[in-house]
Amino acid sequence: MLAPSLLLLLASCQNGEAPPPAATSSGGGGDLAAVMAERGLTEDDVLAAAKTYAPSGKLDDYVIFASGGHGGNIIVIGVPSMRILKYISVFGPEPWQGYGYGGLSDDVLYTQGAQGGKEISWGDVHHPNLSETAGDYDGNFLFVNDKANARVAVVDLKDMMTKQIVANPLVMSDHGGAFVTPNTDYVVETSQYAAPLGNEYATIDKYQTDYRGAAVFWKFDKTKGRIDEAASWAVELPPYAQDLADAGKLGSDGFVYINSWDTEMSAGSEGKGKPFMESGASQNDMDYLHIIDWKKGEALVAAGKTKVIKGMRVIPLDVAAAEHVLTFVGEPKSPHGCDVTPDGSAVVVGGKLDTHTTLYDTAKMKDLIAKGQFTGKDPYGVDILDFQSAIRGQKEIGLGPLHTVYDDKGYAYTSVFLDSTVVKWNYKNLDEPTESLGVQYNIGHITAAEGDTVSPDGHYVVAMNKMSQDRFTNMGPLLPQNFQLIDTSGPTMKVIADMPIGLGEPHYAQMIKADKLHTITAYTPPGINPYTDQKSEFAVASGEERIVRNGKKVDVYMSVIRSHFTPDNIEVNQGDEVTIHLTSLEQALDQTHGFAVDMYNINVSMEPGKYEEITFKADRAGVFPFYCTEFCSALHLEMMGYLLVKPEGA
Ligand code: RUQ
Ligand code: CUA
Repeated sequence: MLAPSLLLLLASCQNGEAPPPAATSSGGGGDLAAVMAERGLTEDDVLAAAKTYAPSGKLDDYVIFASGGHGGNIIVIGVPSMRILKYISVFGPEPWQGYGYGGLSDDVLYTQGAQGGKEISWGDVHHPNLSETAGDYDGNFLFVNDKANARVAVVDLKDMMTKQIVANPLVMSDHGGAFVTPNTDYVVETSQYAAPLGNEYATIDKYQTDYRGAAVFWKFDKTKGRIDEAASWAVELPPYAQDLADAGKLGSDGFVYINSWDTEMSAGSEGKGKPFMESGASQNDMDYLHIIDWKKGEALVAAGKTKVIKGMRVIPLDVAAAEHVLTFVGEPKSPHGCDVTPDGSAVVVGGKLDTHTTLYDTAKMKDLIAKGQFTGKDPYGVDILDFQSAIRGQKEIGLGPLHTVYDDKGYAYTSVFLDSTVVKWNYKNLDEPTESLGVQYNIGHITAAEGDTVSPDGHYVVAMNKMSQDRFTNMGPLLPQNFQLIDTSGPTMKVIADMPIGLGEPHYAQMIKADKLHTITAYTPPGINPYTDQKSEFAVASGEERIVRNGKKVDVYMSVIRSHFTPDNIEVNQGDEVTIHLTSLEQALDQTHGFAVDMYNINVSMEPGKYEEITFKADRAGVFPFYCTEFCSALHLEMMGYLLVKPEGA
């Protein structure tokens, strides 16, 4: 028999709607009480299940875009069900999406994504950021950085495809990125490990004179939906190991804030018995929060006060310092997170080796800079604000506070790595006691519903835990991460779901209301090239399919529709250069096909209406079946054809 309190609980979680019928049997065998007893579930467990369970066909309220870490991709997750909805491949090839296997995506991944002329097929995705209009997610684009190879990618949310990768010509690694300014005028990418700008060479003993960091302001063209590299610019920074960054909003719009953690300018042991970076960079009590006035920077760039490095306009460090495009304020020991509050009035910085978060007052800092009130200069001539005059206060949080997100009621939620807790605190009233919730285990990043906007939604926070230890069936020594969904709607926080992430090491994530996404179901009319958003001049309608030979160049104009390719026999000579232009004639929802050529490492996905283009040299002679890789119909197996490559001299 079901306990009356449980019935009440189940009824109360219906949000005021009528309670479900009193029947306790699901018809699938066993009643609720028996199942609870058999599986050892408490009433709390059942309540958590009721809050997160999605019966077949029930859609989620929110969507998370989580970084896939060194998996190089994005993981899309529904909330509250915590179901994986999709992977979006970004910096590495991925066969299901046909990304990086001979089609048009090769240009994005291997050509645009080439760094210093080197093709790179992986990335370390850290911080996805959704595009914003007036400081609110608009559901149009997603930007992610690659810490390993200093790149930024643009993902179009209408088809959830990576459309552009820009390679940073100045620095070798980034971390503070990709953060957008409140109207997505810029996508900001800031360096992590210092090196000579533009991939020059300098010995390690020239660290202080020749090594530098940089903040790159990638100009985003909202009409084209692409970064405009020629209109982008950068600010040269000292070699202080810049870290996380965030853009100001509302009253602090026009500023970008960046942490740093190596003002000691430790460059490691240098083979000379000096301390390793980990202790060398932890000597000073204070590092510097970098305050960048990007509107002023934009004006300096327009006035030509830049030097050009590898094609990018850079505001030199001395100019940035003199013009107060760059100003510093001290920040306690090894800072990490850097998160502007929804009202834009403060920046919260966590210290990895501190027990506090520090709230910097954005208005005070602006005022001090305007009045020219500084306490000193760093060795590069950058003015420094007085720490006490710049802050609103500090809050005792616990051991190792990292990142902070916000809700709609004035609360901040800080991830505390060493303590393995999420700490809730009132950023408007620092005297209010904190609430701490244990998470499993070692939380890194944290995300909240619409948490980076000017109007967070509250209700949900997700703890992105680095260690999962005893939470899941053992999968060998490489364990999954653990995302935990936290219900923040009640008087106390509660973990209501665990989700293993067995792919990469997710860093940051953002959570958007699902109804803000405007995804398409097909490319209309058929023949749209998703990289230009235009109908391709090479697209075909039914009846226009053909094979055109021009010397050793062969163009195949092929249509794709359930359940055949037209033409389905392609005869070429060994050594020919072959281009296959594919047009999906489908418009129906979910009617995706694939096109794979055996032994040629060719594989593309043909969503309804999509145009694809594959160019390759037919260097291997033989008979190669090609076929559809998506189980699209009852006659899917029959959806195939032959590529016949006639041997040279035959
Ligand atoms: S950083 S925890 Cu990029 Cu905090 Cu991952
Ligand atoms: Cu088309 Cu399977």
